[in-house]
Amino acid sequence: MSTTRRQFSIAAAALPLFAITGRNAEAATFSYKCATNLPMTHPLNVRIQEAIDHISAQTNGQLQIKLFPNSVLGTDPDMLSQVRSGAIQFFTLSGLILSTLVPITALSGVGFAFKDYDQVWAAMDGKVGMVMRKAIASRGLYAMPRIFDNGFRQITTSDRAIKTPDDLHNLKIRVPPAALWTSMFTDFGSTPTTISFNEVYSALQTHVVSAQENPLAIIDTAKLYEVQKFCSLTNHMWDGFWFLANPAAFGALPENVRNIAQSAFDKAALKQRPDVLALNQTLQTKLTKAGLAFNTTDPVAFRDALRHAGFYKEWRGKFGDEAWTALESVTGKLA
Ligand code: X2X
Repeated sequence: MSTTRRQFSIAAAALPLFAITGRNAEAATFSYKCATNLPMTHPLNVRIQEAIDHISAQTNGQLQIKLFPNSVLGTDPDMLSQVRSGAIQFFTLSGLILSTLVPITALSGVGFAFKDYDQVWAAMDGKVGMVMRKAIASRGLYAMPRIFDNGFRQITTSDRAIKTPDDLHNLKIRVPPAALWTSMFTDFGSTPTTISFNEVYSALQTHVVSAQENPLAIIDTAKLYEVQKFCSLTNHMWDGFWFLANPAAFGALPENVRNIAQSAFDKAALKQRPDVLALNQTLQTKLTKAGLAFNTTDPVAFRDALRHAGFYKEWRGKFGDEAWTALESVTGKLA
């Protein structure tokens, strides 16, 4: 799908002057920054770096992008501010954390909504994703069509296996900075604490919190297994990373360069998804050897606990019937 100038009329109110004439833009070279919050070894960064190299080659060096992984440019809220201002031009961000600016993007994180990846991609590459991308554009950012995978999230702790919802009572658990995360674990009777991802390892190591929740690929690449003892396979939420662009910066690129970049980043996302799936299917053996004690759980008991706490009713009210119905068209009835 080509990215036409009209598409940017939504998100980029005023394109820089040279972009309008087009003549200067064809000759200009562009040095852009891309930020992520994950270690360089995570498939998100591996595939983005591949795309960056491809873009440089395909544009004969006209678009050079430097990757800043691992939150080196700040916390997620810091980097969201930076991509909004144009201080950086690209940033990958969880839809739940993005929901502080674009509330609807938390819809994909509703607890136990997606049962498998067929449902995830039917939603995110379908109507739910389209509605979210339009909402993101209306708030002054551009999201590439294909969302990257973070994965189904699991709970790790330093002091207990989570086998039933009761095991979550009074659990001091770290959650990312987003209302839905806090809401879910509060409804489980836990004590959620918002901590930016770049501080999670130290917060666990110093026992500021005793638990966190993330997909296995992150538990591995961020070495969280070094400071945790138990890993309970709850699959309590799916999460992804939107590849966000500052509209003015992206719109300032010549159209052919823009199309090469968007195509490369979308292909990177489609390659990264099976990378994460493979990791999440194979990492349990590696992490068990590293000392994590694994257990499985019954999702029905956890969903019932959320339902009884009023979680689904509350969030249906926040998202509205249209969005909720769009989600349930993929997941089936949730509440
Ligand atoms: O902060 C987290 O836990 C992470 C890395 O999974 C997100 O970006 C949501």
